[in-house]
Amino acid sequence: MYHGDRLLESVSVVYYDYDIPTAVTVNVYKNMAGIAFDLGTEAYPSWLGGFYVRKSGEQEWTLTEMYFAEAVPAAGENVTYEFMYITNENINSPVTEFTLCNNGEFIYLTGGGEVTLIACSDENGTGTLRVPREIGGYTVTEMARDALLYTGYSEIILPDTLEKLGSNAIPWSAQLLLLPDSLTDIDEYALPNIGDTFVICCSRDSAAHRFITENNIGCILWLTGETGDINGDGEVDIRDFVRLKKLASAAESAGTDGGDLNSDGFTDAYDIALLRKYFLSTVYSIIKS
Ligand SMILES: [Ca+2]
Ligand SMILES: [Ca+2]
Repeated sequence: MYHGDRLLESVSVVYYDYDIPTAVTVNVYKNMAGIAFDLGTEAYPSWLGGFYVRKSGEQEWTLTEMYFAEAVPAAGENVTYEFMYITNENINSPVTEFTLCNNGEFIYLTGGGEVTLIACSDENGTGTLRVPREIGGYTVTEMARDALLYTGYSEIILPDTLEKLGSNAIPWSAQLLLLPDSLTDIDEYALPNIGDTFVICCSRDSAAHRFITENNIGCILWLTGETGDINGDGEVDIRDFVRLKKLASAAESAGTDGGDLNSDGFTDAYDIALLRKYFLSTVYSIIKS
């Protein structure tokens, strides 16, 4: 691993010698140049005769150094890398493979029936990004470290299949974010701490809700429940917006009327702006459709 490499996956390549597992770990990284791999060990284990790699379709295996790097495939291209090792006693490990794909929209890594979303193919995107439930026939369950970090999206909608969000996965350009109930593994640094202009929509008592409460990130808007539901009918909708405007214009509002979305002790124009952001968003049209 070199400076700037971001670890995406670690996979053990195991063979069994009289039921005793013998393994090397292969690490997969993303960096500015593209993709990189190495052995997850400081040095070749003494029993390891050689570590081999080839691109799918190649006949010959190449004995690798500890580390090698490749450019990310162009839009529409997929590259499958196969790995194996041979011990000093000439025992071949099983072949393990990763496929790095670029569908023109997303760059992602598949292996073992799972997909990890690594980056957007075009990192200059702005506006709304709706991450799909499926990419290339695989369910999207994981977003890698830095997945969207270099993009400029302001509204980000994560799918209800997503379970894991890596460090810095969400960019600092984010203004409104939908976190699904399926999300249970959130890196400590997954979300930017922009302040209370950052509207995060989630369900009450979801793992995402607990995470943003504990870390004091953004303004939380529960999709069902209390915050944002100013008239107390269990829904956050346009009637709450009308009610909020009335409350904010009342002279002695002190934030105890359910309208204090950013928890600053006042129901005022800031809260109206936060709720307006939600009503104008794609998140709102999805929730209400
Ligand atoms: Ca309501
Ligand atoms: Ca307020």
